[in-house]
Amino acid sequence: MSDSLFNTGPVKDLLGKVSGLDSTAGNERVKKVVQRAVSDICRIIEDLDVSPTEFWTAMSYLTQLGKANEYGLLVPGLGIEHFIDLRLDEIERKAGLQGGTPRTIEGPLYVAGAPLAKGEARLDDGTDHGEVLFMEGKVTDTAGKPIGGAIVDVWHANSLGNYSFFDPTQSAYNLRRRIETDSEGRYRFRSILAVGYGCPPDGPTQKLLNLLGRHGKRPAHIHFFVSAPGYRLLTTQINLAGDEYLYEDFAFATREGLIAEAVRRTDPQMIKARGLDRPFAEIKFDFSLNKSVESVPETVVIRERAKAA
Ligand code: MBD
Ligand code: FE
Repeated sequence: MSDSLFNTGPVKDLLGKVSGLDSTAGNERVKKVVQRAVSDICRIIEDLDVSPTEFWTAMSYLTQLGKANEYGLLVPGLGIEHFIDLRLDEIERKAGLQGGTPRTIEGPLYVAGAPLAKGEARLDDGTDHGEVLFMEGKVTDTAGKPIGGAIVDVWHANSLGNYSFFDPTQSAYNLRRRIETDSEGRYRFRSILAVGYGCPPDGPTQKLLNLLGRHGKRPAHIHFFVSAPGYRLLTTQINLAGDEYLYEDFAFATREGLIAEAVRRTDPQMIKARGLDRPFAEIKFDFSLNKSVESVPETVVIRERAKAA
């Protein structure tokens, strides 16, 4: 592009000054990222001939996104949270780490500080008439050795696809628990089957998805942070087999190795043994953790998260 304004001396000067490159004050890392970000924005404006009206429409959009607290929703919707997972996978692969349960995105709906239980827990408060679910499994290292005292921090949506805290009609920490594995690495819980999530239909995330000709749906899924001293924190989810959005997840979180089957139990004997009067679902799923290694940064992510009062 011979007539590119971007490549002229004055614009290079401008971008240098904008990012504080002519001064020793400030933060080097921030300068580097801002210079690149502002440069790329200017390039987009020139290359795509973005009009001032289009540009300010985008600024107004970002303002709406912040006001609606939907950055955490748009980021997975644009595949960026999954891209970050792919990078972490690559870094681990290069360091020779392999064999653990695959990671997948945290998403925006975690709430810290859920009640802690030993070995087993009931996650639902009894008010949701969704299908009863029993889930159980083990936490092991990559060689299959059980890890006792691991924490399985689990959260999922109710039978309407809504998460407690963000849905004020649910009780505090409904469908959220931390479960400590027993000496054989086992955890188990009773809950109700989650159904898939849909972006708020009138929110800014869905507004952009509409302009992209996309839906904002997720398959039914259950989130987990699995942690134990000396092991790399695992952030993951299981996605339920058979869901119509299993391979159409707007957040790109479904991965091979993370698809679980909820097996429906209709046998009267089994129903009775569980103290129930209707069919229920069972999921078995084991988690395998990689050991912490000095050569690879830890997987703990510091980000703003909700904390129930
Ligand atoms: C969810 O429940 C979720 O897990 C993600 C990633 C985005 C929106 C809602
Ligand atoms: Fe979710």
